[in-house]
Amino acid sequence: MSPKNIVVLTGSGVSAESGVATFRDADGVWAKYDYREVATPEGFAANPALVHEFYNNRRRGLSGVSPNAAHFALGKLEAGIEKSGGQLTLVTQNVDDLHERGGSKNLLHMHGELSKSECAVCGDVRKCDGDLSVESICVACSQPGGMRPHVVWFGEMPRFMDEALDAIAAADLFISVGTSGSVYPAAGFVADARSAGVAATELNLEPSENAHLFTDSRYGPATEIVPAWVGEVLNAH
Ligand code: BJW
Repeated sequence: MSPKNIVVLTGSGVSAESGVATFRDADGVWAKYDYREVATPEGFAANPALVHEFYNNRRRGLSGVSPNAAHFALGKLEAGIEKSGGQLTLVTQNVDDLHERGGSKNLLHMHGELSKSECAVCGDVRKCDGDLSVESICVACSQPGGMRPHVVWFGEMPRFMDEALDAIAAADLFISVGTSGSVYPAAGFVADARSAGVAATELNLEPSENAHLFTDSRYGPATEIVPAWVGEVLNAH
């Protein structure tokens, strides 16, 4: 059967071969930084300058990286599925913009976006290509001191949960690409899919923590296994 309604969940492994660091691999972000200091509201309250520096550096890094074959393949799959009357929803945990640049359009950034700022005072969210600091002033409410990166830290509510869960419940295939399956609620999506009777495929470098929940799996670098899998799906349409 060729799937008509697909939900793809991606994690940092899909961007690894573009030069964006993963989190929990040996050379990952959490090997260099303590997540409690840079990725929690408490860490931001304790040392906002450190957190701004962490995200400013990563935001600056976006201009030096490009989408890889896996991002482009997922963009091509979305266009192909739509052409044949189906729908693909891409839910990403990544805060980079490589899926957009790879052609994906129906995209939910559940952990936010590096290239946006958020005002903790008035809630304004807008494009942000430069650095943020404790001195930054909100363009919308003119208040200083409330500007933060538009990312979801531990203990905060991920975005677009209703849209993601509705899409999973209505899907005929759930795909997980390049994520360790260790951060919830995203790590629970495969169980949500299986409970709704949706088939689930894992595409990853190595088995994730919840690999046993998938009905099918392929292991290898995303730039190889994602285009190969996309080619098979599009050929079946
Ligand atoms: C390749 C590859 C290649 C490498 N090709 N693959 C106890 C139990 C359950 C839950 C909790 C708990 N205690 C606390 C919680 C909740 C907490 C949580 O899950 N904690 C766990 C650590 C236990 N979650 C939260 O707080 C979340 N909010 C929340 O739960 O709100 C309540 C709620 C509940 C239910 C419904 C709704 C709401 C918020 C989580 C926010 C996560 N934020 C971060 C950082 C911010 C953004 C940023 O700075 O970038 O998001 S953490 C970090 O982890 C980042 C990532 O998006 C996320 C996932 O990581 P990812 O992408 O999977 O990376 P890695 O490194 O783990 O894995 C990489 C994978 O790629 C590996 O498998 C490699 O093999 C593979 N790979 N190279 C293919 N070339």
